[in-house]
Amino acid sequence: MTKTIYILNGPNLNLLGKRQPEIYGHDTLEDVAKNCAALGAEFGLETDLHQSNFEGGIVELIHEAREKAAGIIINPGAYTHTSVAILDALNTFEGPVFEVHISNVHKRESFRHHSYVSLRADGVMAGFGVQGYELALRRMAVLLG
Ligand code: CA2
Repeated sequence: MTKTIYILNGPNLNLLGKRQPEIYGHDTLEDVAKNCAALGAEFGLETDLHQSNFEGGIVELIHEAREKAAGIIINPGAYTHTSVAILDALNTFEGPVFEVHISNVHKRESFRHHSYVSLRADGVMAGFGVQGYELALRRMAVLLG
């Protein structure tokens, strides 16, 4: 059976490619979904990208992933730095979890240097632009292959 990877995105990432291109680039979340779907197909993986502006929405998507996904790639947006609820939800997921940040959070304000999600993530990509999602997906293919 084809394995599915959930690609989850937190608050404001629906604006990707539409605001602050100097930080987040010109690609939209739809571009990310298309690029990941094409790359996933090369590895026999299905990808399912979601975005929510709500903390509880992301928690519910992680619960859904428990039933439907073999792995999670997550950019929790600002909730990265604040959400114990998202960490707790990820701790209930059994497959690989990769954390992605489009910008290099370590080069930015100090409040972005701490991530609750990193306490669960099997790997972290930061500062590779939207390509970080594809790099995480490549690693997912190695782990699940
Ligand atoms: O670099 C990342 O991917 C972040 O997760 C993005 C979050 C930020 O709070 C994290 O510290 C780092 C912000 C997401 C906002 O996304 C936008 C995208 C385009 C235009 C405006 C906001």
